[in-house]
Amino acid sequence: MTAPQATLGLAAMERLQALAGFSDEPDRLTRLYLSPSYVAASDRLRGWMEEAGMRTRVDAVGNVIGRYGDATGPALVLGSHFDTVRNAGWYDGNLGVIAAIAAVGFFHTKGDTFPFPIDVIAFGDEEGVRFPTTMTGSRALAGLVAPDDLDKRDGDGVSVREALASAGLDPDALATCVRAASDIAAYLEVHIEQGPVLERENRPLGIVTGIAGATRARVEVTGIAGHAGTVPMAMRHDALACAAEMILAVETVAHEKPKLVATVGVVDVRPKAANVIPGFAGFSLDVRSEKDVVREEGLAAIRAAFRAICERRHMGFHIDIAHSANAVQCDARLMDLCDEAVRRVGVAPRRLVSGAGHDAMIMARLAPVGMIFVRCRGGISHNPLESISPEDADFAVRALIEAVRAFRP
Ligand code: HGY
Ligand code: MN
Ligand code: MN
Repeated sequence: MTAPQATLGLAAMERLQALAGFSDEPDRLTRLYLSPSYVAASDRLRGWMEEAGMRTRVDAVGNVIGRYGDATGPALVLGSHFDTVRNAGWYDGNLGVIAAIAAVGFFHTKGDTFPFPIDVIAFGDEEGVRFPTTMTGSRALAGLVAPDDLDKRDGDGVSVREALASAGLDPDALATCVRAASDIAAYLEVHIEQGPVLERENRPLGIVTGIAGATRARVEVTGIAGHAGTVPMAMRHDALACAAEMILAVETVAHEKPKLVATVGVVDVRPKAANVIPGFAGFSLDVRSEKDVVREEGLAAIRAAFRAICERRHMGFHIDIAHSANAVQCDARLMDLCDEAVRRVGVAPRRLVSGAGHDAMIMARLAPVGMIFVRCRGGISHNPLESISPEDADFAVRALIEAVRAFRP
């Protein structure tokens, strides 16, 4: 089933290893949006795109864009993101970018031309780790980034606007990123599954049917700071203890509601002193479901639980919704195209839903979208143990090549 030498896969793995060297931290992969390592990685990606016969540019929000071919009209867009979470694996997002460049490089080597332009886009800020934003790159193409989004600040108080300028980009040129729907024929993304299904069924590839909807929020709890030694327990307004009970309520709601997942990944406390009762606690809230009604019901149940807990504890809280994206269905014609493409490389098609979010959710505002999933070991992701095999990378690149060859606008 695998090409004799898996040469395309091995070459992709080498590039992924090289790309992993562009990190904000010396001993692990963290490449946050617009960081110096992000900018350096952009340059490397441009070089690889140009080797693959593409004309390249970086748009005003830091997406790296390569165009293959002189055809005019709506483009077939391939891509994924190249920003990462903290202490990331090498493959989330980056595999889709490298696979897209490898597919175009294959066409370039063969001298293949197409009756439509092919764009490869390496998106920025899909993860939304540095700033209270997410999917800024793909949202900019869809015209969904508002100017005040650029005023949002990272943990060091740097705004998106300042970070764009520091990266040599022009935040006032945001409008130049926008692509008209008429300009894009379709969007195809290769991505690791980040789940256990393909591995459990011993399949290298899968075809994504849809992407779960997601709500990302910030919850803040206000209590009264006090002396840890002198305030009687019954008289305390401990913001962290209250937040802890709220966080367990999030877990309980998600356990009790089928097809709902909810996560608290960030907690911060003030004044953060061992001998002071916390007067303030903040935490992130990530709620997802492939069914939007389930996500909405889950959010309502979580809010109700928060209200009950805070009333009993005589505490205040508020929730700021930072991002909300409805579930997205992949295009039926593109799913069939991807089915056929994976068959051509000797893999039996298997359709599955994505619990993870992807730039394809946003690109679906502009064009039909399709995604090919790649098996990852143990389904582990957002973790340095994330891993794929060169053989599966080879299957992915060759399936993408087949999908592009068969695509008709
Ligand atoms: O959070 C997600 O689903 C994606 O990895 N950004
Ligand atoms: Mn991703
Ligand atoms: Mn991710």
